Amino acid sequence: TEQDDDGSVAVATAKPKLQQPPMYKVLLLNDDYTPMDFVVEILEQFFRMSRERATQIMLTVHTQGSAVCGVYTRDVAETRAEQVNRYSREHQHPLMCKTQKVT
Ligand code: TYC
Repeated sequence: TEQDDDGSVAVATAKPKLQQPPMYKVLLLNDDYTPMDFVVEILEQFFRMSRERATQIMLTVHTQGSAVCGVYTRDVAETRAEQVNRYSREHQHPLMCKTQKVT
C-alpha cells in the first residue's frame, strides 16, 4: 500500500499477466460422397463465410484433403465441429470436421 500524489491510498497491483488461452483449428476433411453444394452451405451457415470464400475452402478440401475453417478457443472449436458433424449425419452425409490444437 502506497500514498499517491494527492494523498489517497492505493493498493499496489503487481499481478502477473495471464497467459493467452490455447487456440484450436477446426479442420474440414474431404470424402468422396458429400455433395459440393452441401459443403458450401455448411461453411456459410456454421462459419459465416461468403459464398465465394466457402466455395474456395470447399475446393481446397476437395483437392488437398483438408482445410482450416477457423481458429477458436477449445470450447468454441469443439462445439462448432460437433455441430457440423451432427448436422451432416442428420442429412446422411459423411462430412467430418475435427479440431487440432495450434502449436
Ligand atoms: N469430394 C466431394 C465430392 O467430390 C466434395 C467434398 C468437398 C466433400 C469438401 C467433403 O469437406 C468436403 N463430392
